[in-house]
Amino acid sequence: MKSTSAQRTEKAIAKLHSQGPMLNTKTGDLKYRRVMLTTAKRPGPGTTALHYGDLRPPLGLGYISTFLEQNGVETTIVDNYLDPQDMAKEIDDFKPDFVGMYIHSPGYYEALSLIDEIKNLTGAPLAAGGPQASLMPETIPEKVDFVVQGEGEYVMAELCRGTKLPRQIDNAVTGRIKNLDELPFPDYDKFWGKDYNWKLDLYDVDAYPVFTMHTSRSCPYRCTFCGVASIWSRRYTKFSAEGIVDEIGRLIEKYGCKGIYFREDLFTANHKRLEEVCDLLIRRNYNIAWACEARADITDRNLLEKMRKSGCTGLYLGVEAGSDSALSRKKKDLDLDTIRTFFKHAHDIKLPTYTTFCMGTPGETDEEIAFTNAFIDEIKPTACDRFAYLGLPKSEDYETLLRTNDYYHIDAAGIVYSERFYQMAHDLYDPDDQRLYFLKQQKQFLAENRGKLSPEDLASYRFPAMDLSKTNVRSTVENEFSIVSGTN
Ligand code: B12
Ligand code: SF4
Repeated sequence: MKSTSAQRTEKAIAKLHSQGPMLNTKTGDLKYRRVMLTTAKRPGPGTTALHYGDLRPPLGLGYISTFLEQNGVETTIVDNYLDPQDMAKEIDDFKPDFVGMYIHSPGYYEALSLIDEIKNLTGAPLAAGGPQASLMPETIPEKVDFVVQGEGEYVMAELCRGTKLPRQIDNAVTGRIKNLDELPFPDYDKFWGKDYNWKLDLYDVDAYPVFTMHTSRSCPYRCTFCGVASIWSRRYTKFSAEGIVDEIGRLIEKYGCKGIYFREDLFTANHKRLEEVCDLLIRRNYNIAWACEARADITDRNLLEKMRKSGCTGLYLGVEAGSDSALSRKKKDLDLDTIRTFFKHAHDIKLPTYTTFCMGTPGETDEEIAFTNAFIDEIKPTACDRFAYLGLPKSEDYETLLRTNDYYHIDAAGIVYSERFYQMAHDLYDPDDQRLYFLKQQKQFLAENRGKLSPEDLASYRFPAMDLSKTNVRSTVENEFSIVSGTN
């Protein structure tokens, strides 16, 4: 049974969506006109068990910003994740009357600090969105005025109009945006000229500048270690091929774009749209390099060749395991033979592949992990990364760890550390890796303080950042993949 407040939320949002995409755009109707959108800074070195990924523009905030601007609201994006800014100065200069923050689970502790800082600097209402707000709204401090689950464009526009909405706004369940083509793509002027990664170095491509695009939301698959469906619901929505390629044309014209990185859950989920994008890129002779996230289920050689011809220079594939038993437990909906066929074609047509393997998920045996290592040698991806499975909210495996009590720690963000994870990380990562440094500090702290500190204090303890100048520990900002084979 849903609580009355949940029912009220659903009703309010259902009403909001039934109004359709046409908002009242007259600025006179706006209650808030100056919105600052921001991110928390990167966790300090040695304070997280995860790596950082490369620095791409925060497109979720880009979407919200552009949508708001189309509706008469002035916006600025302060990306502390890229580069920590002086928030007092930013707020003083821009004078926001509303602030919105993106929060994901790995950046939760830094987000708490930023929330305090913003609340001390301005009386403007503060809304939080992004994966942590969507998955674990109860972890967002009370002083945050609105906690937005799922897509933020319409909700932020309504908040700016002064529409009365409940503090926790759940549109992941009640109203996904059905047709993404009704949204404007993010305005790259907000990011251009800043120190983002404008390259495709992961695939050794020297195209520059490379723009990141996000052209679909959620994923129709159901991998047990992945929380994406819990963030968005499993409903997969997409921009049309025509809309995507038109946007690429604009990026070429305006910025001299030479490449696109489709950095989203699964760009290739819909093979029909994929083929249409390739056809349009070829027909319009755009001559750009592109890469995307994909599944090793593209066994149609003609489609792979068409992708290559249209400029595809790399695929990012979560292969995850090297035995049918592990693939099936992880609900990959893929088998070894399909993956073999895919890699045979990829090698034949010299299409570089970057593969990731998430190891040590609940139930995975040592034998299966040995098969995975052998399989990597067999399929010979261009580059490969092995990750120890960490329980990020709220995948199926995450729920299994909680249900079976199979963990030694759960932190304030809700991240679950299984015993298996600790060992796995030691097996997989370089001894000089910051992630291991963090795990050792964490184990030691827990051993010394369990029983002395309350569970809440144990969960919310923040580890001091390490002084990198005094160690050999490697940075986790770069990609840490290892080259397995040369495809090109
Ligand atoms: C691109 C990307 C990155 C880029 C981020 C670039 C950037 N600056 O944004 C990079 C490479 C840096 C990155 C790094 C990592 N990422 Co990442 N990443 C993504 C990815 C694929 C796409 C993000 C995106 O552009 N989404 C598109 C837009 C439209 O969505 P959005 O950003 O969520 O924003 C929408 C809503 O959330 C909401 N919203 C967002 N902010 C706000 C704010 C307000 C006020 C409101 C109202 C609404 C709102 O409205 C937006 C528009 O509708 C997501 C997958 C995903 N589905 O989101 C994973 C994802 C966010 N990443 C994830 C993870 C785990 C990581 C890493 C830890 C990598 C790793 N080792 O596994 C690191 C984190 C590093 C760290 N320690 O801090 C997880 C986070 C899970 C969680 N519980 O937080 C995700 C969800 C992937 C997954 N499979 O689970 N990532
Ligand atoms: S791991 Fe990839 S394919 Fe699997 S559910 Fe998540 S986004 Fe989809």
